[in-house]
Amino acid sequence: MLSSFALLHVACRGQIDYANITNSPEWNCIHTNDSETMFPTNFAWGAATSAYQIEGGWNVDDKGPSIWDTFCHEGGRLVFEGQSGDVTCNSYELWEEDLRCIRQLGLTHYRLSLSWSRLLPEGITRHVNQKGLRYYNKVINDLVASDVLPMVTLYHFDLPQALQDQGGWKSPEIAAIFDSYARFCFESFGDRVKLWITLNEPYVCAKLGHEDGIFAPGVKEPGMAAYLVGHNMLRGHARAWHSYNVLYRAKQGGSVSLAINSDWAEPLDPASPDDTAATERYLAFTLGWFAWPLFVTGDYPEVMRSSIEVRSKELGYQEGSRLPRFSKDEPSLLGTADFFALNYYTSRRVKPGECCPGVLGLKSDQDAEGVVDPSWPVCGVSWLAVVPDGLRKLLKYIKDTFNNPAVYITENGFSQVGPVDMEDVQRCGFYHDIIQEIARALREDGVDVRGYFAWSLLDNFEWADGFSVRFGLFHVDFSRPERPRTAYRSGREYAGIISKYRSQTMVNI
Ligand code: PNW
Repeated sequence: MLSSFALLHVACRGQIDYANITNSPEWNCIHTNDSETMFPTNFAWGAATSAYQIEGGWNVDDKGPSIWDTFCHEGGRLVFEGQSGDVTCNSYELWEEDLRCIRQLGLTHYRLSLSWSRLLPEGITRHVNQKGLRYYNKVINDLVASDVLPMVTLYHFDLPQALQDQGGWKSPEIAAIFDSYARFCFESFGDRVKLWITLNEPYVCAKLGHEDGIFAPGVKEPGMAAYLVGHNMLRGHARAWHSYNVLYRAKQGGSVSLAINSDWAEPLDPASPDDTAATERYLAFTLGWFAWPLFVTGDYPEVMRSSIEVRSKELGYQEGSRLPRFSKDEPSLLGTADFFALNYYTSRRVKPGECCPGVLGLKSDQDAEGVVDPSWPVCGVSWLAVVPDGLRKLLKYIKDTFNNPAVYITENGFSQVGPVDMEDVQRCGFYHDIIQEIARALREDGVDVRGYFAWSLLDNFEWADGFSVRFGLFHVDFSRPERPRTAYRSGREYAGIISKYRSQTMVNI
């Protein structure tokens, strides 16, 4: 085992008290060298973006509109200051600037998403936008020529509006339509792309898009639509995975998965059986919702089904009418992930929910309330409590629960709000800590972590928060037409971390 790893002596910081440094610009990245860190020789060092968040060019060259175009233009100002991704980083025109950033960081991998409605303006393969195809071919070719491996997400929240007009993810037909889009992408790019993510964060699409209505398409149907959307997303994913498996795997040799977001969760009071049971429900309704069907049973977690059934009975719904059942006549879900793709941002301590019985909604079904431990600093956005060791615990949980899968951390990051701070020392500290936690997961817990993708390469359009929240390793000046990119201090430090680990790795092969 050890021989396949490189031994690294790295800068290791002890526990950081982020809470005390929040307003301290003097605070600096302090490194001690009391730890040996190992990474597998071919560990993926990456950064991630998504199409709608960076590309702009929303209506150029035959691109069709997506639900995010509609949501921003007509969503009744649900987005911060009425902003939109119309131009954002303008990566559609400035891709070569992004490539420069990628090379500057020394990334081995870059995760991007394809805009479905840029490739297929109406969402279906009858009409292909050749200029969109040319754009992504150039991106992928440039990456490969720069020795950077692309990880490509087919769907990152931006459904073609033409498909939304036919019911979107609530419609059962969407699964087959997604499959034909996926096949088109495998056929077009699969000779060069070996890592595929079908769907990004189905939980967020379902919950924020169809329960809370705060993300596109802005549907608010609590306790109903989210389960249907999640179900159809899983059906679409399974079809696409089976298509790859049957039609492309032998000749292209890639891997396909689904990116699942989850907090780490632990009981508020570890001695309380109620808090422990609530924690189980909390994880079942986030991670479990999408991971159980793929990795454990081919169906939703039992506790998720039973919780929904209890509420359904109270409310007079028939069995199975809110959380659908998978049909035996369709391709099975079980085994349709070649690796575990995890988006991790934060952690919660959990107690039973305060939401009363008799209320229709996901929160009421879940009956679990996540709270932020007062010792955890919150960075930028209110939901993002910074808990690096939560990632290690979640990785161990994934190893134990899902039979030790290969894991890519496909997103993780630290946000900044308010005045731009190019010397973002807190984010530097965060990246050092999180990478230490991954090293511990590898070395001490034996988790098969294959790679890490920082969110995000660039400051970009942060959905409902617009440009007010910045996750980039590179700052983007949105006030200037050239959208200049400048490395934050955290970008330079991440480049330093990568180069140190990669060079150690090469020496020790
Ligand atoms: C992820 N929440 O989404 C997405 O994959 C990215 O596109 C996004 O920029 C990133 O996280 C940072 O937010 C999330 O409200 C969006 O809990 C919202 C939430 C979580 C994740």
